[in-house]
Amino acid sequence: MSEYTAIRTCPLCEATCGLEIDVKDGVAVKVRGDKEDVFSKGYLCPKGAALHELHNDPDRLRRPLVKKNGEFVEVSWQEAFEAVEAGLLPLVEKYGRDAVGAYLGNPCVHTMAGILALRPMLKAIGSKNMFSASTVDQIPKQVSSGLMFGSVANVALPDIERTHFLLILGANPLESNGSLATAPNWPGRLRAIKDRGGRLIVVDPIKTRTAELAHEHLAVKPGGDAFLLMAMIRVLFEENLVDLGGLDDVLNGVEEIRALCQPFAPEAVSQRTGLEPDQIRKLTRELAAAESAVVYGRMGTCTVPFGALTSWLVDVVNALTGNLDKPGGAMFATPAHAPKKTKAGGKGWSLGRWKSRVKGLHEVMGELPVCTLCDEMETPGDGQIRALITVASNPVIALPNAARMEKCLENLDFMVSVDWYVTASTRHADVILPPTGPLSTGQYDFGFYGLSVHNIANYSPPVIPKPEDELDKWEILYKLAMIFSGQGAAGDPAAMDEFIISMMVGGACKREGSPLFGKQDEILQALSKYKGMERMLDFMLRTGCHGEGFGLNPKGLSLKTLLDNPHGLDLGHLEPRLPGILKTPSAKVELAPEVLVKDVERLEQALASPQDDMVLVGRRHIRTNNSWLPNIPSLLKGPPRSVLQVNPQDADRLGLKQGGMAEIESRVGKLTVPVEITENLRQGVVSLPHGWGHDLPGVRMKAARAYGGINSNFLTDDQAFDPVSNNSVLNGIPVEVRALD
Ligand SMILES: Nc1nc2c(c(=O)[nH]1)N[C@H]1C(S)=C(S)[C@@H](COP(=O)(O)OP(=O)(O)OC[C@H]3O[C@@H](n4cnc5c(=O)[nH]c(N)nc54)[C@H](O)[C@@H]3O)O[C@H]1N2
Ligand SMILES: Nc1nc2c(c(=O)[nH]1)N[C@H]1C(S)=C(S)[C@@H](COP(=O)(O)OP(=O)(O)OC[C@H]3O[C@@H](n4cnc5c(=O)[nH]c(N)nc54)[C@H](O)[C@@H]3O)O[C@H]1N2
Ligand code: SF4
Ligand SMILES: [Mo]
Repeated sequence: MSEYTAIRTCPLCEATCGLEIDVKDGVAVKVRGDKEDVFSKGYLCPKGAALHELHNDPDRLRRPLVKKNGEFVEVSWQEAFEAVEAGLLPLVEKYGRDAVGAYLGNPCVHTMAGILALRPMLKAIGSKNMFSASTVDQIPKQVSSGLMFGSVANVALPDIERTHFLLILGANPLESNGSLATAPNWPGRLRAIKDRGGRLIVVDPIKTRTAELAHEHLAVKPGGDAFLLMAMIRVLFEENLVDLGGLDDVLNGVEEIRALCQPFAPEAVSQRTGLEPDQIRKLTRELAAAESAVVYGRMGTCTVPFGALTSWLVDVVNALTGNLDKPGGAMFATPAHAPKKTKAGGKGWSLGRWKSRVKGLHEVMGELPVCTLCDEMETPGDGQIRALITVASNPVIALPNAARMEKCLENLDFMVSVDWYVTASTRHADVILPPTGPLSTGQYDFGFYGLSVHNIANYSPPVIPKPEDELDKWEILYKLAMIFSGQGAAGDPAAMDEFIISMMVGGACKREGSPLFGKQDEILQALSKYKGMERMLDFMLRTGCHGEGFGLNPKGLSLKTLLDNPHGLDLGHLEPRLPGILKTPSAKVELAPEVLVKDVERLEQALASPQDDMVLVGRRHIRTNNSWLPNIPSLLKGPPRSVLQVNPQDADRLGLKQGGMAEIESRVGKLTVPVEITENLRQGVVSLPHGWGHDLPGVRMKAARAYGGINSNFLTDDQAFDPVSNNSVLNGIPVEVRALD
């Protein structure tokens, strides 16, 4: 009998908890929190505790599937890649590269391959039809960060470890464990703010568990945050509470903001926010008076009609209260894999380098928005998407207007999915390519150490060796890249790996003045111990801000340092980084970027526009993760979750009964849903979680099928989006609700 315990960072959400995993005879049998983890210190949630169940799930695909006569058949990898080549290349030849679209899902950000190996594939495809879950999620924050700080990577994070005052808008970290603010154990960290005498205020239409923990809960109307923040800014100016915290020379545009906020007096926004003018004034004064304070916004501020504007105003309030780049305020991470930037200034960041074919929606961060993905699949003509590649994504369950999406996938000429399961979406695929399981691949959170509220570096090697007949995700993505670049289905991903690392190292060694100049061979030799993603990580760590620099800084970091420290490295609290990290042409923070300033007109017009009687918002639960864990029995325990929550007054008015059924209808769809009546919702708001609805013909997930649930995205509207970021509106959907007998 072989038994061992492995240490592994959890890949399931942004919190990056350390796990201790018992393995017996090659099978993971138990997961605990790693008490020695420098960041999570033993904390874990029910999802992390079930990671081995995901790895062991018999429904998780181990072999590629190819559809033959309408049925999936297990085939060899070679046959699967040949099927991809035979299905896709003729379409490219006949219709051009834009005929192939790609939709990349959320789990891509949670794997090393998703961060490093997708780009070569996308480059090889060469289509402008690239989409990702970013445009149903955080892209508004990246737009505002790009415009203000010159780079979409410069996202200001709430320093929750030191703050005296945390104002949370539209986030529920007690269920989600945080987003764009990586930190294990949000419950503990929020309680710690209270324990040290700090204040916690939550603005959310629902009295969530996070709101319950707070000193105060302000039940804002969905979509109200931009108005609230504008009013707070006006109060700051009006009451002379503006304090730039010594950043006067770094902040451009303060006077413009003073002018912009004028129409938004607390009285003027009261109707839109559902908050009393006095509540807004008191909140602003408290925030301004706190020793340190930070506003933090998430899904409820992004997936709304003013997503980019709201995300921007969050940082404006932080700047105007002297809390930008200050301990306890909004700060920037210093990820170990990135070089330290010390000289402010750069080319800046812009959007709109190209436009979508059908609706002319602008590009953001190299992608087009998912709100127009169906348009691009449905509308005939040059550049129509005829084939789709989905990578770790579930468009039918995750994207607005699910009924339309279903039809579009059915009508594709060809579909390839890189996924672990036959899901609501991948059942439409012609080929499914499953990467090896979550415990058989290494983990370093490229995506999240740059968003972490404490500087951390941690690498975990595979817990269970990858079975010989399985492929890592990077191998699959490189194979696809090779097919598109004409090297054929027989191409060896190891050759592509060699090519990419030599390009990467070569590029760095070509820059005159760089300490690496001319040392390409030596450096490739020094990296030769590792392959694939690990080799790239080693290179990035060594050349990163704490790196050993290939001998220049012998005490610095490399992959070996992380391997020697399986519980992670604590690289300290967030540090002030302005103006060094700024990449704006002015080398200053642009508090009033033109694109966003222009959108204020739309906000002003919306002050007077009519409001909907009843709107739908989503919600998350600690035992779910979007649609990717519905087949794990231990996570399905507890009361039914896919239910419509309604406020008691609304229930009375509509004749809805606890446990009864209701019909809910939006512009795009109609669903029948069980009702749960709860005081936690504000009147006029109903809530249905996303991520359910797996009981469809062909789905191969036994537990998920038995659980079923309702896909709330049959109600969300693909025509509702924020015109600046093009992010979909998923919260505040106008609906009608009727009782059913
Ligand atoms: N109504 C509504 N809709 C929403 C949201 C909402 O709040 N309300 N939230 C939105 C948000 S924030 C997001 S991020 C999106 C997510 O949208 P998507 O990313 O499209 O969907 P997921 O549900 O995350 O599905 C992920 C798929 O990837 C597979 N998978 C998981 N891990 C891996 C892996 O390592 N490799 C591979 N190859 N496959 C893997 C899973 O089996 C699953 O099929 O949903 C959005 N949709
Ligand atoms: N357990 C679990 N954890 C997860 C996920 C999951 O599905 N389950 N998904 C992961 C992903 S992909 C993401 S992006 C993150 C998201 O992380 P969070 O943003 O923390 O998660 P949500 O639960 O969507 O929180 C959004 C809150 O906004 C509120 N809200 C809705 N509309 C408005 C509004 O107009 N204004 C305000 N102020 N509030 C509003 C909702 O009621 C909800 O409480 O969570 C991640 N973690
Ligand atoms: S909070 Fe997130 S990272 Fe931590 S155990 Fe749960 S799912 Fe994993
Ligand atoms: Mo997300």
